[in-house]
Amino acid sequence: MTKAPLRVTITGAAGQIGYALLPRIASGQMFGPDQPVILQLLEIPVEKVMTALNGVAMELEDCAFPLLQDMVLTSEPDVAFKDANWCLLVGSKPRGPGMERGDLIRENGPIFTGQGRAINDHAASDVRVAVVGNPCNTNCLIAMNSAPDIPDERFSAMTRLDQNRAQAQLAAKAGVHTSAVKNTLIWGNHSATQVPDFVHATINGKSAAEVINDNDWLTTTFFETVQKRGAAIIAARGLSSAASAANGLIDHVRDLCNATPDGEWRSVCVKSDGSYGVPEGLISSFPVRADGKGGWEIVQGLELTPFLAEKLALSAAELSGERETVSGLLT
Ligand code: NAX
Repeated sequence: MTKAPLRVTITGAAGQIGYALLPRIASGQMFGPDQPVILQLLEIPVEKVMTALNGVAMELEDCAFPLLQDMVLTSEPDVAFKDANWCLLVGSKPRGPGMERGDLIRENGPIFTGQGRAINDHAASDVRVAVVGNPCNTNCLIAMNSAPDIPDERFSAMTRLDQNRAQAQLAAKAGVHTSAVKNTLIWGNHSATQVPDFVHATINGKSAAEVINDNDWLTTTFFETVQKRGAAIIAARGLSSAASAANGLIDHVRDLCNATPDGEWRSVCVKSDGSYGVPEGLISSFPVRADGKGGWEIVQGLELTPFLAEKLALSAAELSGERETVSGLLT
């Protein structure tokens, strides 16, 4: 029997991540090869941008995807989030010249109060929300707080791209295929303070730290390469990560929809319950296991080395500072 279509809202759909993401959703890579989708595409009410969005929709049409049932193109959040089952909040303003991180947070915060409210009032009763637009952790916190009728556990933000980056770096150093590397993990904020964990990662089932056997490299080169990879892509490409970010989001949603294999976890930014010393209520990256039925839990009992614990405390302090900056937007 044909499944009912899922309504998937993507904000910032005319942006570069949107361009890399939409064909992958429409071809079944996010929700599976038998799951029809309706794409509800939100952009800003600027003629040039809406015309570009129309061009993206024309290309999707020209792909004649069997699973793509319909598209809605709009600049109205209430229309975009109507009956949505998944909301992928990608759109936000980029950091301009001379702008500090705090300015970016203040600029983008209000977008997420409005969208959170619109999701609360118009989305489907089973809606789930994934935030990519930066600063994604704190934007997620704002959207979650603006949607009081939706359970907090339906909100997440993305560090799956960072996890994938860490996995690739460990594989390259060990001279193995990425598939040999498991349980790479990001803790904390999706920012330059993020904490790529090399202690719990494995390579062919053995401790990655033991296989690589180079603590200096792990605590400096590996750590900083992952933390600063976004900036390195901008320096090389002149544009921020898009294909890999879209790929990270495909992985992120699949991670939350499907049961996590035994003995494994995935990096997901979710609401902290105080685990690992991260203050309660912050949206922080943790090791997460999903049950395949919509539920998930933070993996407990991992031991953090003093090095990782210190770095996580710094990242959590940054998240607390961000929460303070947007306190006026939190209801
Ligand atoms: P682009 O500037 O190419 O596209 C963003 C789009 O969002 C634009 O088309 C813009 O018109 C739209 N937009 C802005 N305000 C909006 C609003 N209120 N409602 C709907 N649409 C709105 O950026 P892109 O490269 O696609 O990146 C999008 C976001 O992802 C940025 O905030 C970026 O920093 C963030 N990223 C997050 C990553 C993560 O791992 N969490 C990694 C990649 C990326 O840097």
